[in-house]
Amino acid sequence: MSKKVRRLAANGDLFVAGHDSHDTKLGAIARSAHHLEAAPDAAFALIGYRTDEGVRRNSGRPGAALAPPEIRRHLYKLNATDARLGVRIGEGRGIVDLGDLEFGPEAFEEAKAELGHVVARCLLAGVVPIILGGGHSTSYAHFLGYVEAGRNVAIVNLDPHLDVREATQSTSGTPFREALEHSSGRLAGRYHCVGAMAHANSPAYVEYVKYRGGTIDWFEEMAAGDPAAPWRARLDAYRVRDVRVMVTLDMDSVSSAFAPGTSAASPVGFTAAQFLDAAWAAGEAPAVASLDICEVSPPLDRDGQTARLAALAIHRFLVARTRLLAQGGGAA
Ligand SMILES: [Mn+2]
Repeated sequence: MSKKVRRLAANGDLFVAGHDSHDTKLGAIARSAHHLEAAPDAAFALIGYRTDEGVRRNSGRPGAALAPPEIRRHLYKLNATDARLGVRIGEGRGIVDLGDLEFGPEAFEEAKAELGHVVARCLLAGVVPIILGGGHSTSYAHFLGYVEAGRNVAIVNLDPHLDVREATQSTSGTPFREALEHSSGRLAGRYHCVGAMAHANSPAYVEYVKYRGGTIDWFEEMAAGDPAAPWRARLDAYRVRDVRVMVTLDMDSVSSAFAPGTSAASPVGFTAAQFLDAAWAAGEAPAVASLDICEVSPPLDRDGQTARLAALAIHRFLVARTRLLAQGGGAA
């Protein structure tokens, strides 16, 4: 690993059993490790990506670099078992926590390759990587993992913004253009943005996405502003074995009433419950091979509300995917 990109282990205090033996928290079943090889049986791998340089370059409000440890802190306090369904997350295979990638603006490009390496190793090992962003530039680094692993991929993005800006430099507004234009052709136009807002995108970029073969499901056309139907349809469109789906959840897609701590907060958007449903659906969709959550900004948050919502979404994903694995499904 480059000296400019450091790997910080997650805070060890999070991985402890609680005082009540009848109440096991997620932190007690997660294991901290530097390499995936240290936990060969893991079903899930957590990796944080501490950057908001892309947000800064895109004139957004910085702070997302501080999100991974905040989301993790809330996540590990949640229960290891879904009490309603009786599903124990990981079902004996567990979660490995690979810590966070930390780097300065000078290593913005190098760090993408580093995250790509981690994601690729997970994909090749049949482990589902869960990436804690970071601004939305995280998703391009996430995509690079599929390139390195030699896997064809579709991107399903819950986001009010298309994030396909044409720019002289990589920002949080460019990741999906970078992926669409990557020389590997691994994405091949399979870009699906769900929840795009009419006032927040330029017609030129709408045309661009369509020209490339992608799709847009508009927020304004969703019944009661609920993304469930188009979201599930996009996730389930890839039943073929040679295309895996990477899901990215932009916290900006949630109304600021529920998620005030984001880089581009908006009073209109999905409810917290709709956001959690989207995470659940991603866990349930067999073609989905990885997940990221981006744009949580702790300095702009209110009492940890947004970081906690991100943690709950990951928990929903973990439960749904564990249940799918128990039934013999899930991307490999
Ligand atoms: Mn975005």
